[in-house]
Amino acid sequence: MAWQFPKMTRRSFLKNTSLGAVGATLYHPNWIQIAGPDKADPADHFAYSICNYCSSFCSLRITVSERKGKSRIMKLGGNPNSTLNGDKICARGQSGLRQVYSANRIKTPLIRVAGSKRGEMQFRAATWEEAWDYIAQKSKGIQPWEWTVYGGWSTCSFYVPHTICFTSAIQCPNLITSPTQNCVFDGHLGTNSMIGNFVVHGENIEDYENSDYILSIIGNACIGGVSTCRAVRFATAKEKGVKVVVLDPRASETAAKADEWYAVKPGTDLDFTLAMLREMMHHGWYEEDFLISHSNMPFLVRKNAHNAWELYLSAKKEPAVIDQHSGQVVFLPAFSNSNLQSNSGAAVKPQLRAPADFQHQGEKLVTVFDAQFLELEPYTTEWAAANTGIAADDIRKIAREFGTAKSPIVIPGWSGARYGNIQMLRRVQAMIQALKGGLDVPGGWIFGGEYRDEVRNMWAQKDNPKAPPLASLAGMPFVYWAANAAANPGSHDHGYPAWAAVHRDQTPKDSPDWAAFPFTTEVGLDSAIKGKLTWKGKPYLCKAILLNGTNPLRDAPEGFWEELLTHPNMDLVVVMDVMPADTVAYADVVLPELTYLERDEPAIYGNGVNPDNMLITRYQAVPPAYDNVILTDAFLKLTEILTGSPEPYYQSVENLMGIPAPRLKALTEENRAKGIKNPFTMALRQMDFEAKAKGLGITAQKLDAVLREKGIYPVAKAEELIANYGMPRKMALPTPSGRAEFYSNLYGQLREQFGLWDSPYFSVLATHIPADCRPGSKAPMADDEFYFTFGMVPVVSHCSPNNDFQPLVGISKFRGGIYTGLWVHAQRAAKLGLREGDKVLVTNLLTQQKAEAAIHVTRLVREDTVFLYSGYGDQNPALTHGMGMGTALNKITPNFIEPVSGGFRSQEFTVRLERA
Ligand SMILES: Nc1nc2c(c(=O)[nH]1)N[C@H]1C(S)=C(S)[C@@H](COP(=O)(O)OP(=O)(O)OC[C@H]3O[C@@H](n4cnc5c(=O)[nH]c(N)nc54)[C@H](O)[C@@H]3O)O[C@H]1N2
Ligand SMILES: Nc1nc2c(c(=O)[nH]1)N[C@H]1C(S)=C(S)[C@@H](COP(=O)(O)OP(=O)(O)OC[C@H]3O[C@@H](n4cnc5c(=O)[nH]c(N)nc54)[C@H](O)[C@@H]3O)O[C@H]1N2
Ligand code: SF4
Ligand SMILES: [Mo]
Repeated sequence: MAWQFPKMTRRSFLKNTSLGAVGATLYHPNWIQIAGPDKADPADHFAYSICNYCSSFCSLRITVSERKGKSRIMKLGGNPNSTLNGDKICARGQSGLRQVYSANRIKTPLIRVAGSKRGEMQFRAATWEEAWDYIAQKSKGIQPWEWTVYGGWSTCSFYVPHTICFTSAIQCPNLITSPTQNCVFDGHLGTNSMIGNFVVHGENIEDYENSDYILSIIGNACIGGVSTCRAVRFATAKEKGVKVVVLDPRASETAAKADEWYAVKPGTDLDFTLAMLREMMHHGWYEEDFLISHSNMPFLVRKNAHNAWELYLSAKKEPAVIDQHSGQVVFLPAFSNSNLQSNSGAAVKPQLRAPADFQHQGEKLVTVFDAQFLELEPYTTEWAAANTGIAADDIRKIAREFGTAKSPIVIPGWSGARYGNIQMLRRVQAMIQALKGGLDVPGGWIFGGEYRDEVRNMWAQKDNPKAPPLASLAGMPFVYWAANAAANPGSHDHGYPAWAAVHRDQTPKDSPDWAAFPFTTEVGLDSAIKGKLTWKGKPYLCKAILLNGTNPLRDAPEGFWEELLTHPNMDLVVVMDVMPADTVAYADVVLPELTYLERDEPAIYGNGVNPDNMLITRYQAVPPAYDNVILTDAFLKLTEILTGSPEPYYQSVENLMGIPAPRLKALTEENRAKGIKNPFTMALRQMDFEAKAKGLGITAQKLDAVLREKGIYPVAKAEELIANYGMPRKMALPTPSGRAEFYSNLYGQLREQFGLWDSPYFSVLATHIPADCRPGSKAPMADDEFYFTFGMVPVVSHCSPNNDFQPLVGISKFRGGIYTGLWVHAQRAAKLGLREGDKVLVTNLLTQQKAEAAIHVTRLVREDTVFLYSGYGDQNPALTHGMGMGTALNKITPNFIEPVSGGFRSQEFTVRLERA
């Protein structure tokens, strides 16, 4: 018999379970610990830095003790001078000093012992000369296009420009980054299509403090998961009485702090949001002025020869609207933040909806608003209720409350990579937010200070063809530039484009490993390694790889990377890391980087998602414990090894980042002569200090003095930035049209390029895409079959070796099955005769992948769903504390991708549980 999951309000939820107490302790103003003393001891001092444990980039104040001539880090805390996270940081952030002092840390370069196999973790300690020489010998004969460079999330956040400069210097067209396929890019391409962001992690933040209604859908990390810089804002909002509604199949940390928790059926959140969008449009719960003035909702569309909606454009590709005053069709500038002026400069007030049967020059036209409303016709609240398990009345209530709130926020969501429909889900969420005009206003989504500056700079340099791309592009225009550079055979002297583009063009579009926009993903890597690709009639192989700060052995579906890294065609595997992550075991040569607490960064950065514009950098807190390298110096050295000279790297840095090469070289040489370690990084740093100081009208010494004393250099407050440069009210968004794009030009362009007129994945408007966890089956689920879900555990980042740090191991063990077990509902567990801690074999019913797990019996998860925290299961024995704790998520997750950007569908299946 089909069962119905009872909807639970917080009240009935608290009545039925013991979570009341949990909720209360979790939501206490002090649940994030205040770290560090107010004043350093006389013999101690503070150093300032940026946390390196998650993409929240919290500002750090580090207490360093100086005793008997030795410096030691005593405590990591938040920087009270920073308006990002203030004096608060989370448990992971606090455990960071273990990276410096861990006995398991990689202390010297390592070279794989002759005769051993990759994966066996058989290394000998080597000197730097030996390590570089090893790479020089092994890379002989490997062509530039046969290299692939892979950067992890921190590379993606801080070192994108340098990573691109390096690949350009060695003429390698192939770059992978972990967050794209595994995380944000997948889901957020949907958000990006609306507002033009490239949400790595720093572009927008929700202004919880000024919001009266917060809706969270497939997300936990922003609040409970935890992102401290967002959680502190959320805590203030709670104190002010905000209403919080959470959709999650299990009671997450965020649900524990919510007013209402809806245990939605996994994979059906899109259905919920489509019904919500329909309700809001139907009842007029939107900001009409905003939609008319700053979105493409009033643009005219028609059905084209493929029976698909298409913008009605002038010969100059200008969009058309109906002017309210004249009732006539008027063309607007193709690119602008406003619709209130025609292409000839006349005042216009567009109509949001076209009159019935409107025709222009014999063509039937409607507005984007009309077309979207028509498309939403089938997605009623009753339809959504049947799919999601959330009652139609509740869906209507949430739509009404959200639609009529003053400053509602739907949390945009963070990682994607769960279902093929998550991109559309995130897109519809952005539409719901924009419908209320909640973009870049207090109480809505606000752009980060640094990102806003980058967009401003991009618009200022728009007509300058000589502007260095990495110093003048932001948001999606940067993505288009990088994707085009990779796919263009003309980008490099050798004429090879990226293997990702070759794979796409040599693979049938209906193949399960085809993606239209494989931007920095691994889609196609196995074809390249296994010799399945050709270019100009010759095999196109990948023979060497450099992995930096990433752990794909655990962070991507198991098996894929093991096979590729041990493939006979793979001649050289270089890994840069600080800890012996599982991936390190597969290296030929390991290059240890200095930890973030021991290094001065090559640049000054913006302060993450802080809506205020503040500058920040890392200062070395203690002298390096070992003679290790910093990424940028490693790139310079590798360029020298692979091209015979460091020159191409200097040139790339000049051409792409605009940093003058002659001075950079001279400073590097000066530093080297003085015996300064990482001389190139320090030269970059000095030049960045000079450039930033010049921009601020102060000296580099002054900038350094302020940063040393306060850890932060305030540039401008959010209010002032929003008032002058709010997007799109004052300044164009980085979308193709400059407006908020309800009709997506991004998907429209991909749809046309690949002729995918019928695919809902490429729809220009919001539409339904079912998550298909049980393809072809309509049979009821068996007693031992469940949907599978996962999430970030508050004490571990991804599946990174920080789960080896003793304080975090201690918390994980203390929490027991809650953290390291597989959550199974009590009734279902009883039916299967399972008890807390029992070992089960979990089988993915679509791929037959198997993993063992200990079960955690709970009522805080849907009856038809199991849940696993995703940060455990490391297998490298060199991680003596964390190894083997919990279950590795990636043993279960399949290598299924969606066809737009190749994002993983890591929950689109069901599992069977049986006693192990
Ligand atoms: N199993 C599992 N898979 C996941 C996730 C998960 O939670 N669990 N999360 C997904 C998401 S959202 C993302 S963004 C990706 C992230 O995937 P990755 O980018 O691979 O992130 P991590 O697992 O944190 O691995 C980072 C590696 O960098 C190393 N490292 C830390 N500091 C430094 C440093 O200063 N220098 C260098 N060179 N290395 C350093 C760490 O020791 C670690 O081995 O994973 C995705 N996949
Ligand atoms: N502690 C910690 N914090 C982190 C990270 C970390 O590794 N550890 N990594 C950082 C990074 S890079 C990222 S990308 C973010 C990720 O941050 P989020 O995207 O917020 O991811 P999770 O924290 O995994 O939260 C996902 C939530 O969605 C729920 N869920 C699963 N399936 C469904 C479904 O079908 N429908 C609904 N409605 N809910 C579902 C899960 O139960 C879980 O509570 O976290 C960042 N912060
Ligand atoms: S939320 Fe925690 S781990 Fe993430 S940056 Fe902040 S302190 Fe570091
Ligand atoms: Mo992520």
